[in-house]
Amino acid sequence: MLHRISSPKRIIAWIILICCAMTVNAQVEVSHSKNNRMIKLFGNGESAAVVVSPEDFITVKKAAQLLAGDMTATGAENAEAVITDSPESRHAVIAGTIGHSRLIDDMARRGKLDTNAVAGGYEQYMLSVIENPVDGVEKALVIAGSDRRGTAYGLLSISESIGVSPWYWWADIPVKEQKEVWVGGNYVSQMPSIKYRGFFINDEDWGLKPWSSHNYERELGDIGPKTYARVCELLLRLQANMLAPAMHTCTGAFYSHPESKLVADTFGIIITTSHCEPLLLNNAALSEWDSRHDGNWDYLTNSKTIRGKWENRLNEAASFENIYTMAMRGVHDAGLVNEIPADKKATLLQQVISDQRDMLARHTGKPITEIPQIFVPYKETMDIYEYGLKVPDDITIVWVDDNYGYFKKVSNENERKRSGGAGVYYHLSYLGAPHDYLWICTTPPVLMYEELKKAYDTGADRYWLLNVGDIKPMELGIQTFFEMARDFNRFDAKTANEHQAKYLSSVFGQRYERDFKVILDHYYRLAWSRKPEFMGFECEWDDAAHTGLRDTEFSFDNYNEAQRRLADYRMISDMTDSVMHSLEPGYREAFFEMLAFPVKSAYQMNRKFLMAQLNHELLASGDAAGANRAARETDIAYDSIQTLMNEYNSLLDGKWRGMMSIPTGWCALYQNKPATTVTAGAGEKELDITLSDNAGFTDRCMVIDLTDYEFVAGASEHNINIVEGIGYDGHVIKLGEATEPVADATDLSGAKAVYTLPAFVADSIDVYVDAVPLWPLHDGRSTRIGVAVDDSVKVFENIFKEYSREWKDQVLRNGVVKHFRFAIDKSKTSHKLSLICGDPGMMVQKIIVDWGGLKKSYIGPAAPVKTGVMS
Ligand code: REL
Repeated sequence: MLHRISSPKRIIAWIILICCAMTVNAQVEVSHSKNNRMIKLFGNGESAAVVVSPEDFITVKKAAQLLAGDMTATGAENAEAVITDSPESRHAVIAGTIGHSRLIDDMARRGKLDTNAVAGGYEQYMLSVIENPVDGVEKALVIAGSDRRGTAYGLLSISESIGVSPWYWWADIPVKEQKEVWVGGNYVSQMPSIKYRGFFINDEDWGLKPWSSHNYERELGDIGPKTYARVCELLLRLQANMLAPAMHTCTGAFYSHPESKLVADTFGIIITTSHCEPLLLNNAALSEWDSRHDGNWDYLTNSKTIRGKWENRLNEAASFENIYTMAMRGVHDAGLVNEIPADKKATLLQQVISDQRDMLARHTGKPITEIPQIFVPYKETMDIYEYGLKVPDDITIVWVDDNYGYFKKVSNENERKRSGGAGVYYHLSYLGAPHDYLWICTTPPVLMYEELKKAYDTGADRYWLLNVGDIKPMELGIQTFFEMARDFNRFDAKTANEHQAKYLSSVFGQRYERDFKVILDHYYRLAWSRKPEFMGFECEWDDAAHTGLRDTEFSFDNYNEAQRRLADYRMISDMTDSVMHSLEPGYREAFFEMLAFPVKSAYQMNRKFLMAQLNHELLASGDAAGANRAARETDIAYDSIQTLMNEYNSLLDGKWRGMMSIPTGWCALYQNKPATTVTAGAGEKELDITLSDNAGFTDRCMVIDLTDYEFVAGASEHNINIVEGIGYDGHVIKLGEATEPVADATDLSGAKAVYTLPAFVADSIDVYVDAVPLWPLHDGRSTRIGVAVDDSVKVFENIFKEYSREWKDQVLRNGVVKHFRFAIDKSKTSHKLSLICGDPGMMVQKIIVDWGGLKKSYIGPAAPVKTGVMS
């Protein structure tokens, strides 16, 4: 019996381009002319059938249908996914899941195919060209998968190789028309580094939700199955496997549209939930928990009702592939409501977990240890965990960052032995105290890599969840994260730093790689000292009535600090413009969405605030005409941001209408136009904000060139390296690897980086050491670095409380600075400044030595640029 799935309509206009070939999936070999080692995928009116056995998984059939659609989009005339065990096609792609595909199993039985390399594996596939694989087919590219996702990944790797990006729809990356395509290869994919890999759509109120409900899924008026089909297709194409759906109250709960879970399953996507949705229940949604009827969300007093809700949810959802959030928090992102001490909360949560596990075992009919469950020590839950909550051994502990990209802790020695292992929940976007960042993605890939590495090296390989806000414009961050999750060992700090420029150049042309690197280096570096969303400082999370704006503190007076920031932003904004204008027309939308919009918006946001600051400063100095001009610049920047967002929302005839706005969020002021004063009748004059000649000139103070060190290995055997891609000056010095043993920070004979200082005439010098605000790796570890001038050693140690004022300053500046005073032996002709490795993994991003000349500024004088990264 032959079932045919008609190919999806062509959705992308033909665009003829001769530029770059995709290199992402090197495992599928592609040729545009006859090649005897390959099959002809299509050309001259002929197309290979994409064949799947009828009894195979629906996810595999779906992937076959996607591939046939991609072939059509690429230029095939009669591409079809064919569901049959008796295909008839000269050349074919035959795909199947071992044990679920008669085609594959028969080939294996007849000795045509040896599936041992992936049989019994996890999300793996093998790919080979086989002559006469079955009657009716001369030659086939055969894909055998270990399971439904493995086979689907194999099929979609062909799509990517022939030029259909996983982002073809979400980022409008054009599909290149081809006349003739041959494909082949002999490849066995590895198991993914991370077992469960997905993203969390969060804080969708200002983007995904308005876009979906008023534009893409207007008929439903919500984020529902149509949107989730797109989301899940993206995840599958990115070789991810799980989704935490949107859960804010503006959106109907995921399960309120019953088809959504079916859609996810069709694409083979596992449903997981955020830290505050126990057993798949979104208690923030009235449809799920309405305190008017359901009473308090309190397990002490209302456990029967809560359990009833969970029972209903499991009745509805337990037959699908899910990962369950265990224990419970309060409503939405709040702590437990009952007024009991933390130790009693621990006892209560243990009871909750035990009741939940009984339910799970009952509803799934599986042994509890085989059901994927997570415990997420987020916010107060971490305190309860530390008070002694006993989390059953088979539950995966999902470590969280502090919402600003720094892991609060990772597994210690004992936790590493747990059978449930560990995972991570990491933010690219955040809504909440002490400050939101919801607009654009500015998390440097190197920070993400360094932090994930700590977690991975301590065993967090079970579950990686990325908070991606509205998905757009987070494309680059998402791409990097999933590539790391798929094969973490392919990365190191250098490849992480180069990854996005390389990725963009694989899409837009190799000739731009250098430009992309420069743009991204500056973009991430500038946002490192302050994200665009933080430009509206001062925002107190406990101050309900936000009282106006305070100026930013980048200095126009000292070190050209503000001028340089504006100039750098302007340079990369101009560079993105010139790249955009040189692109083939069909590529401009994708480029705007992925790079130009974030870069240009970040520039305008900085211009808006820095020019308002200049307006105040010039007015105070009596320059009313200059102040008037600065005020006008603020207005222009404000309007430019609106224009950029309008441009975004009107791209491609309004495809993304509603997606882009400035999220007002919970605690942010950057959306406003800062107050400026215009003096009537004073006219305007050109502003002089060019860099003055003394750029970087320092008097009676100096910035150490961090790259100019002598490494002394010492007894502790830690390595010391420069890591590029983070830090105020685009690099940091990293003292050892986080997972190495701790050394004595006061021991001058340990591993150290030594800098040579000149002679001083002063009696003492002040040394400011600015480090990346890392948390101690886990209990029993700290953040110690030895700082020595000649033989005098002092200790840098960052001890802080989350949610304190000092912590807020640290995460908003990505830096923590400590001050040390050292006496100077004036008879010496030079001195040695040493950084000694104490708690390994600590990173120093700036050292300023001051003997009476340091002036006020936001991050201090810039270091000499020597790494060759910045242009
Ligand atoms: O980022 C988080 O994990 C939490 O803050 C979210 O779960 C939550 O929805 C937050 O956006 C709102 O308060």
